[in-house]
Amino acid sequence: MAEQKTLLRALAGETLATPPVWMMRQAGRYLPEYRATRAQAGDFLSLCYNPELAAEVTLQPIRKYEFDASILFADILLLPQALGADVWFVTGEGPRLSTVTSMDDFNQLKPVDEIDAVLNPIYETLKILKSELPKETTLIGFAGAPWTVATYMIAGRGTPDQGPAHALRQTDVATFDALIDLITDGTIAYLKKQIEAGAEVIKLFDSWAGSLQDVAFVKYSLNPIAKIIAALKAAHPTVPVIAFPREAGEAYKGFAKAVGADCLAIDTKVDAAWAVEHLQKDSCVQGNLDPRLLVTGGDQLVSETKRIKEAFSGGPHIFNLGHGITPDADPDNVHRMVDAIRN
Ligand code: 1CP
Repeated sequence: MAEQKTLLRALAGETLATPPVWMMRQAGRYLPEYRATRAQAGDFLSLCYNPELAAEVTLQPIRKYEFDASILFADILLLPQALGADVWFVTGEGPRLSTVTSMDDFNQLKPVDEIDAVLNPIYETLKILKSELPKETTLIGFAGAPWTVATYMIAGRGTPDQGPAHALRQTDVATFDALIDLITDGTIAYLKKQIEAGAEVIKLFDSWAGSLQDVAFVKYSLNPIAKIIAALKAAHPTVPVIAFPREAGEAYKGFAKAVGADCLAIDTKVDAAWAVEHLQKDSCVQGNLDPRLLVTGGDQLVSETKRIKEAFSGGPHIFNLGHGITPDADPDNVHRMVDAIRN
């Protein structure tokens, strides 16, 4: 029965003696087998759109570490591409996109009912994974939250302070709000299809939520996420959702309830004792090991892993990092982390 899967048990609110574990970016450049498959695909986007190879890199960390969950191999920038933006990756630098900075640019984008022409291979990847994953492993689908996706569509790249997106929301609210609404509706359609293709849990990444404050945080991080979750729950009431408003700080408080999420993922800056007191009473909590410890390893990796496991042991918890594992991490350190959790 699906309910026997450890990740689904934690998401349903159960306190487990050994928390389920997986890692953000668990399929990634720190793994030699990932680098080999990526070279075979040619480049990053070709890998994302090749269902056989995308399923292969999704499975690699599951075979190696027996994680409790696997996350679809894709990227949050595939939805902008499906909505008509040009997207490409510059090696060693990161993503580049055509920009949306006016109503004219916005009007060039495609309607939501056309996104599947681009995204169909992603649903194929999920179907392959559904049949190939071990029966105890939960399959997670995902998307970027609208604010975070908008920051890339407006700036055309990653930015340290999301300056261009803040400028647009202050100077051209009509264009900015239209873009947020389009991404929100596109995300709902995309995630419904992911669930129909086999995703058992959905995660929403609001990686840049921390640069929004007060009214703007509510309007552009919390409200769109709440709208997406409400639409998903209306269609698929039993599929749990994990929300990750990264670096939201005090605004993490009450967030899970306000958006209707089953689990709140927390970054490395959140104090564990504070999170137990203010967040774990409302929902399952996921996080918050510093990914740098998987580079440095040693006793500190083991003691920090045990400290986090212990801190959250009184309630529902999914062990994970506070952000993605980095390319310079040592794959053996991941074994050390998993052993420290399970033994
Ligand atoms: O060179 C490579 O092989 C590409 C590195 C890479 C990988 C492995 C990118 C480029 N994306 C991914 C996969 C990815 N991205 C996953 C797959 C599943 C897994 O976790 O194993 C997921 C969930 C994401 C999500 C994602 N992409 C986020 C949200 C999470 C986060 O890291 O904050 C963001 C912001 C992106 C955009 C993106 N894609 C890739 C990069 C380097 C970036 C960040 C760009 C920037 O801000 O400069």
